[in-house]
Amino acid sequence: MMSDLENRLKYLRDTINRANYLYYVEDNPTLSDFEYDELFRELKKLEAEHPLFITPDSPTQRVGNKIQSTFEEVKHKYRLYSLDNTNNYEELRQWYERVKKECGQVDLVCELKIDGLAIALTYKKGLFVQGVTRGNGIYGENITENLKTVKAIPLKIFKDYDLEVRGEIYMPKTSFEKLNEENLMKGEKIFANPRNAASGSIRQLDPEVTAKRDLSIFVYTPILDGVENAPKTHYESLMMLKDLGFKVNPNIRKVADIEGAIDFIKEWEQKRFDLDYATDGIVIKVDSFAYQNELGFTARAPKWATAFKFPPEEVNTKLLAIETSNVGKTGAITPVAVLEPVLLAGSTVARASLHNFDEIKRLDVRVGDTVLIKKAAEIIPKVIKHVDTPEHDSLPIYEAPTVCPSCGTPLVVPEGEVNLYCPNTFGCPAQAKSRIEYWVSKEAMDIDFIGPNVIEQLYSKNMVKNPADLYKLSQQDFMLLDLVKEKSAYNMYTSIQNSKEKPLAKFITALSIRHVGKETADLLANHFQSLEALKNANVEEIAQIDGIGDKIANSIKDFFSQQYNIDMLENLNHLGVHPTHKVVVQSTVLNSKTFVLTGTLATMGRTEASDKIKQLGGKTSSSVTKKTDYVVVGENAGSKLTKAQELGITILSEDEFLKMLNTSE
Ligand code: 0OX
Repeated sequence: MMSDLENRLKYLRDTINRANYLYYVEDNPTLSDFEYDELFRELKKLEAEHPLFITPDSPTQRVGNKIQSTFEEVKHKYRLYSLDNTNNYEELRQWYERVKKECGQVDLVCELKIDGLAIALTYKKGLFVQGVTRGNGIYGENITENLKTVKAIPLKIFKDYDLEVRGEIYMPKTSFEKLNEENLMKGEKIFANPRNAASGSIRQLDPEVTAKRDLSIFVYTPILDGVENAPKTHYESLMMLKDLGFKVNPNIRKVADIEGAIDFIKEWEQKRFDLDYATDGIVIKVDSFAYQNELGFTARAPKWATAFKFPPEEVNTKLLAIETSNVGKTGAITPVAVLEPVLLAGSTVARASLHNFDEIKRLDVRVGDTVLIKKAAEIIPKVIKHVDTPEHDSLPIYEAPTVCPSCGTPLVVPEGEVNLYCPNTFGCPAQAKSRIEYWVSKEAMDIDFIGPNVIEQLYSKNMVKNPADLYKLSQQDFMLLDLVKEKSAYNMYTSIQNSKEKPLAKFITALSIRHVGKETADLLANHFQSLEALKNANVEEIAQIDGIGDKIANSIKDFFSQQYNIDMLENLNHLGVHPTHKVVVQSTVLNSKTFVLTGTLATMGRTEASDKIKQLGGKTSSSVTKKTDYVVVGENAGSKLTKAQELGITILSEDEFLKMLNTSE
């Protein structure tokens, strides 16, 4: 008979473990933080009073306090093989032909290849007893204490099996970014990617540090020796793992042949970027264990499995030069890395972003270095770090330029900023052209038919030196440009004339005031309602607006205090450029509601949809979390829809979304 105390302890352990399971494995929280903390506190108190009753599956045992000096080396009971891989479909087909020769046409299981750290977990009588890194596949490191802190790893499974399972430890992309942001602030180590962050976190000698990192796991293989009525196929074994309480990736599919697997690969090639964890390929496995045994292993890898590797999103290459000739619309000089061309995520890359000179200093990137470059969701690849090569130390430390590459004016670093700026605004040819290019862009005055080539000609022929000059041009003037005939001259002229009464927010955006983008321009237009009022406002009044601080306010005041700008605005006014302002009444319906858009909408683009949501007081986000209020689903919606369904978030069809917008306006 169990005493009341034992019963209570068991109840507390089970309730907390179940809450952990629902939260970390099923992504479906049931207890509030408050309820969880209350139960945890009570359990800790009772265990402190009665330490003999502490069991290995108690959630209090997750926070290890044993600091180690090194990790013990452990021989794996069963070897962890490697996985053959390819990056082309032909080799996949050849692999399947070899399988077919041995076993005939067989079912395959496709899984996402998680880009994390492979580990093996051992359970004895259903209890987690040991966790070891893959190491070289034969020996690994004992990281049991650290793995106990990973809440998605069950300390006790739902059956009292003796079992070994393999899986991949990973850090969610959002947690990785957050960790790097925090580490940057604290001057601590920045990780190059989520994989390194996961590996660095799980191999901490102090488990308390690991416990603070957001790590998770996907489990993909059980060793079934000693399991009664063991499943006969890989797919069933994954289902069994799930039923035992393990976190198994939901994006798996059984297919009838290699063409089915290729379809799965094609489907995930883009969709994988919507996931909050990094994947680097697709693993394809023969489903039947009998056929797996028949096929066996080569010296290093199973013949019954292979991987299709997506083109790398990260690769090393040589930094040939740092180009600084790019002067942006605000005068910011942006350094660009000139690289030895390499294949990255399916395309050849010869240039990458280095953000700013502070970043070059922080990364200690030197011309001649081998650098790691990365392509993530954004289109322009970026330099992540220099690789520690023997040459690095002998290369000269990079010195940032001191004068503008276009006009020779000494560069400045505004207080509290990291960018170098050319202060010569319209006096700097490169900056003037960037400002005019931005003026005509979609985001600003939305003037069609005037591209960089036309602007270059207008500038070099001294016809246009600033945006106001555009409005002085006649149709004939355009015909002085190379290759411009009557029709396009007419188009250019009309497009400029038609921009004279654009909304005030667009006009403010078009001015290229430092730190004033589209969103700030919206705030300013709504607050001041006219250019005159904005021009005459003092710093305090501007800084009072919600969402605008001192830095922006000072930059605005600075812009309106320069004689050149005052004259240009006067000219624009005389030339008939009169921005308009309609008062937008903020709806309360979408107020503070968070939307995630997924798939393709038939009636509008993503930017338009997201602009509309924002206009009505809502917010948009790129990933579905518990905080999401609505997920708007278009054609070919991917994993975000699944995630929304899992979390029970309200899903809106395009029609429902449009109705919501219409009733909110
Ligand atoms: C992964 C992953 C890795 C089984 C046979 C050799 C490799 N990174 O997601 N490995 C395997 O399978 C083993 N499956 C995976 N999903």
